[in-house]
Amino acid sequence: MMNDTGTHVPERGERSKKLFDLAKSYIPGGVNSPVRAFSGVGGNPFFVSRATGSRIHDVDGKEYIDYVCSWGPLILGHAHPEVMACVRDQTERGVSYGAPTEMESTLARMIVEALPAVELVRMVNSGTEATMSAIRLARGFTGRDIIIKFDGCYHGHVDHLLIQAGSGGLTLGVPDSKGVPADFARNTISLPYNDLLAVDTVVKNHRGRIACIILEPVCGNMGVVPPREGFLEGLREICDREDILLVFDEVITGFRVGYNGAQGRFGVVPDLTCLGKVIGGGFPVGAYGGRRDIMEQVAPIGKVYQAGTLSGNPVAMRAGIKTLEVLGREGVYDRLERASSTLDKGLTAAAEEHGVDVFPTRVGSMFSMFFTTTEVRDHATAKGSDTARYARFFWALQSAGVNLAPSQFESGFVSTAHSDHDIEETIAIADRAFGSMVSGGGG
Ligand code: KE4
Repeated sequence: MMNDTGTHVPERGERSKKLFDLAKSYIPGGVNSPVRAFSGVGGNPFFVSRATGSRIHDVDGKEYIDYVCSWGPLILGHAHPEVMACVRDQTERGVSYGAPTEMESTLARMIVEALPAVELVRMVNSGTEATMSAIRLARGFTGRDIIIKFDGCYHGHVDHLLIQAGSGGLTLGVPDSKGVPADFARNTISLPYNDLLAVDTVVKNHRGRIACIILEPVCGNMGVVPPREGFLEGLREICDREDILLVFDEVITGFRVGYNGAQGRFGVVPDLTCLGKVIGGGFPVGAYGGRRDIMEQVAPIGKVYQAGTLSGNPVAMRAGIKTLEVLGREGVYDRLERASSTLDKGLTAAAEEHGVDVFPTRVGSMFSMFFTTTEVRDHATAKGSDTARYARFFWALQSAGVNLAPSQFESGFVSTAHSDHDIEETIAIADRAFGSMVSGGGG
C-alpha cells in the first residue's frame, strides 16, 4: 500500500493489524505514546511479542534488528540477563514499599559519583517528572519566573515546556499543544538551538527575570543535533554572569554518551541535571539532581514541593543499579563507540556510493541520518530535510528486518547487544535500500 507521501508501505501481518484495531477501541490512537503510532512515517506499527538482546519480534513472527531500544533506556539491549536476574530476585521480595530502601541510596550514590554536577539527587518516575520538578526548583531557588528552552528540544509533556517559539524566537512563546493556557506560555521563551547571540539578546532584554536555561546538551528530539563548538560553554558563561541556572536535560544523554554524561563528555557543568531512560534499565525511572544548595530547597527539607507514590521503586532501582554497574565495566563504552562508528561510517558510505544526499549525525551510540545536503544545526534546518525520503528509507529497512525510529525527528540507538554481524547486516540492507531509492526514482 502507498502512504500519503507516496511511500510504499508493506502490509503489516494479520495479528498486528488485528491488535492495532483492538487497541484503537480502548486507547487513543491505539498507543500509549503518540510516536509509537508511526504517523511520522505513514503506516501502522507492529505489535511486539518479545525481545532479547538486539532483536525484537512482532506478533506475526517477524524479527527486527532494533535501533529504537525503547527510545534509549535499553543501552544493554533487551532483557539483559544480569538485569533480569536482579529484577526477578527483587520481585520475590516485594515490588513497592512506600518506605525508603538502601537501593535508592545506592543508585543515588552511583549517579552522584558519575556526574560532576550532581551532589544530591531525587528519584521520580519519568523524564517528564524530572524536568517539571527541575523547572519548579529553579524558579523556587531563584525567585524568578521566565525560562529559556530551545526549538526542537523536547523535555516531556510538561505544560510550560510544550512551547513553540514565536516569530524570531525573541518574543514570549505560545503553546503548541491544546489544553495549555496561553498564560502558561507567558514565561517560556524558545530560541534556536546553537544560537548564543539569540540567548544573549533575550537575557539582556529580560535581565533579572530568567530562572533557568534548559536544554538537551546533545539534542535527540529533532534527530541528533550536537552542540556546536562553544555553545555549551557560552551558555555556562551567560548563566554565571546573570545568576541564571543552567539545566541539562540528560534524559537521553545521561549514561548514553558516556558514563559521565554529556556534562562529562563536553566538560561543561550545569547547575541541575535531569535524568531518565538508561538509569531505569527499561523500568520507569527519572531523576533530577544538582548543586547541594539548590537541591536542599526540595521538600521535605525545603519549600519546593515534589512527591511520587512509586518514586525510587525497588524493582526499578535494582534494574538501574545493575545497568550502571555493567556500564561501569572496563571497555563497555569503547565497544559501543566502535560499533556505533562502524554503523555510521557504513551507512554514510552506502548512501554516498548510490548518490543519495545524507547528513549523518552521531554522538556516541545515539545517531540519526537526515536526507539533506545542508548542515543540520537546529530545528529549522532539521525540518528542512526531506522527511518523505526518510520515510522511504525507514520502510525499506523495516521490510528487510531493521527497526529504525519511526520519525526523522528521533534518535537511533546502538546497544552493547548489537553484534558486529548485526551492524554488517544493517549496512548491507541499507545499501540495498539506497540503491532501490535511486533506481526506483525515489532517490
Ligand atoms: P518521559 O516522560 O517520556 O520518560 O521523558 C520525557 C523526555 C525528557 N527529556 C528528553 C530529552 C526526552 O527525550 C524525553 C522523552 N523522549 C521521547 C523520545 N524522544 C520518549 C518517547 C515517547 O515520547 O514515547
